[in-house]
Amino acid sequence: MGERRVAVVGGIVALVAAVAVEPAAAQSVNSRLIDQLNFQLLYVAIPLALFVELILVYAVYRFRDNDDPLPTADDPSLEITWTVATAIILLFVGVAAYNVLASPYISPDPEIAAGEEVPEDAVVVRGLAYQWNWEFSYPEHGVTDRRELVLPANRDVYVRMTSKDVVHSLFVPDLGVKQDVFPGQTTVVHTRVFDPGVYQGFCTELCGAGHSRMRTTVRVLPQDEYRDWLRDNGASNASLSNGTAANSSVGGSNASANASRT
Ligand SMILES: [Cu+2]
Repeated sequence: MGERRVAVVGGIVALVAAVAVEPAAAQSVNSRLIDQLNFQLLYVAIPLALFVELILVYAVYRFRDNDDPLPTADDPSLEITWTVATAIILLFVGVAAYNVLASPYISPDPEIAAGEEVPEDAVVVRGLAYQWNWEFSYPEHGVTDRRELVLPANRDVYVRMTSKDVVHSLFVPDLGVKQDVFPGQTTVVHTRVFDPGVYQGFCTELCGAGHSRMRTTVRVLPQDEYRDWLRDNGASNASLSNGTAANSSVGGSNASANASRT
């Protein structure tokens, strides 16, 4: 019996340890928030699941030859205990989830989509979705019509997006980014990516025959390479030297900027 108990406890400890191992480092503020929430919920869910399963197995074993079952006696204190415990757990889940949902990265201020000024240091990109591709432009630098979304690492980024035709959605799983894009409306993605690299983006609203081909690449560059990239694509030295001062003017027309190129 002693050995069996040791084996069971050892198994549980090993399982919890395996799950409790830190996740791979998150690539953006958004994915870090989401990963942290997932783990907080797992820390609650795993002990609960084990507790319920152990009671179940115990009951099956303990009462396996019971040919004369009796109804359970009332036990008000037990009922109060499990009601209060459940309420506490649900409250924890609600508060933890709300904290993530209320983050300005997960739920950006709608005013910013409407054209409100963004913080001084932030980068603003305009995204245009259409059947079946994406176009990104950098109004403050006069850089337009890029097929891939190029971003600097370790800086706050706002992507203001709209659609030329039907509903699309920008989904970048590794960055914890997912946002629908509507015709005649602007929605915004707010993120900050930690590591330079290439991330795959997908459209996740069924938008017609070419939906499955509607992919995009998010290329994140170190700050200096990002500036070089802007310069190589026609950004003026003036727009690069005054950094983000032109942010307030990005509410203008994306269509006219696109029309002026090729
Ligand atoms: Cu689409």
